[in-house]
Amino acid sequence: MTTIKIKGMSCGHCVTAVTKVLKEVGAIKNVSVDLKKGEATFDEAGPVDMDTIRENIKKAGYEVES
Ligand SMILES: [Cu+2]
Repeated sequence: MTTIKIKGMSCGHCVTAVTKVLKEVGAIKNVSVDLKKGEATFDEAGPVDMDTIRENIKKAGYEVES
């Protein structure tokens, strides 16, 4: 399981948006976004490109903290 920190989420809509972004990146399963912690966890079903995740989350209006 992989956990990433995401900055900028403030409500359920943000959780939905971030979840959608992660699900659209290939090879990601079991996405779970925790609003209070500002974290997203997921399982990698294959090679996952973290740069793509970072970019797509940024496009959605949030930021991945490294
Ligand atoms: Cu929101």
